[in-house]
Amino acid sequence: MTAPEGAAAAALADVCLRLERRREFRDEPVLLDAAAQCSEPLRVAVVGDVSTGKSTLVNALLTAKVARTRRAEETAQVTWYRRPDAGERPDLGSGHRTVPLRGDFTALYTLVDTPGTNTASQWASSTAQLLAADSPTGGAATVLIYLTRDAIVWDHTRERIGRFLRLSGGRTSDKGNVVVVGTKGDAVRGASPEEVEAELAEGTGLPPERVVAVSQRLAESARCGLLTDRHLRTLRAIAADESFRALVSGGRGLAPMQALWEGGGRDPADLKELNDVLGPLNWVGATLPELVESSPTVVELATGLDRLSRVPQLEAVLADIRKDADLFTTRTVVRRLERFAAHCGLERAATVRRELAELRERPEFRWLDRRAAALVLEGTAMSYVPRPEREAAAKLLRGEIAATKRMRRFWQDVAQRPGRASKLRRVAEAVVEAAL
Ligand SMILES: Nc1nc2c(ncn2[C@@H]2O[C@H](COP(=O)(O)OP(=O)(O)OP(=O)(O)O)[C@@H](O)[C@H]2O)c(=O)[nH]1
Ligand SMILES: [Mg+2]
Repeated sequence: MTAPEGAAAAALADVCLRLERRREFRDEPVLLDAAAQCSEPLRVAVVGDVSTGKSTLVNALLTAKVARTRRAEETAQVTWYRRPDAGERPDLGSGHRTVPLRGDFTALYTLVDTPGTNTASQWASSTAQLLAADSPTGGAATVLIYLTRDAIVWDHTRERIGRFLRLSGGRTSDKGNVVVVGTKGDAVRGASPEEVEAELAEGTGLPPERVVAVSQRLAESARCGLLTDRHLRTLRAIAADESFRALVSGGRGLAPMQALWEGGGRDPADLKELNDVLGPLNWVGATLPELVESSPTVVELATGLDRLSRVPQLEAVLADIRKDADLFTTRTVVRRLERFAAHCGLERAATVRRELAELRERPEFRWLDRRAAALVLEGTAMSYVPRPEREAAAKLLRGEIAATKRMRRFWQDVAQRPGRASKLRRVAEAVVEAAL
């Protein structure tokens, strides 16, 4: 039993629109937006405290400097970057705006930049509502990229991620649609990207494969055409000077570098300009000689800096999430409709629930339950089950291989053994059902 990718979301979009055509639901923004969520590319929201580099990361992903970035609090509205042909979307109020944008990224994702969260300004409330169960826009995003600095996991970080998972989580709660990003890696002192990632995975309880440390400004500069020959010349001069390289690797900030630079009779504007575009060069420090060596022109420099930024790693994680876009979107929108039903009066609630109950019986939906179970088996959550068994079962659940007698016996045994965690039992039951 398999269903084509997107079939469940398409069926759910039909349900939303069918409901919206009824007199009692006419022009209901939640239904219209839920239908849009099912039909357009996967919705990914970038959320985090003020000045964690959200807009800079958005520019890097979109490969265009479309979002304004600044040291002080900057983004004032939830901004939806969508491909122009993604269809109508309802007006979500003055806290939101839409920017139509054609490009490789918007062909696959709708990207949502948001105002920073840890602020008293009213801007933050539009972001808070995206994570709030009692808001019409709660659950309007399907995937969360949560940004945090200096490998620190605050209580509010955990709390917001938990909220998002509750808005969008499935029965098996695999946490597959949340990515935690350690930001401004170039400004972190004395910790490698891998160490930052390990700390963030531990602190947030997310699977390690959903945690990435990046330096988004390197990627923004490299991808948005901000690098010039002057930057390359300055980098070459730094790389050629041993004491300068030591300062860069030491991550001591701009002032001592400036003194050394000017001491050599060089133009202070060169270094300032480099710093404006690339920031402190901590990440680049150790590899600077190789970087400039392999960069005869700005084009190669951009390629090298992009690799160092690790934003490509983040894109790989997003591509992995997209494989289960149908599951994540459907799960999030079903939850959204359930919450909508809970607040719209008995009669209207009964209509919504009836439609959802019918939908759940459809083969496209039964198939999604299996994919959810496969996702859990592919993650690290059940590492106490031997890996070959987990891998084979995940493939079976995804319809890629047929069941063997041995597999059936193994998972029947797991499902029936008393005292099993309910999550494991549910997954085991899904495997047994698929193996029949
Ligand atoms: N060192 C360093 N600075 C960065 C990086 N990314 C962004 N910044 C700087 O951090 C400041 C804030 O960046 P933004 O992208 O505007 O941050 P934001 O999270 O969108 O901020 P708000 O919209 O105000 O919440 C700017 O001065 C950026 O240049 C990075 O990777 N490294
Ligand atoms: Mg911003």
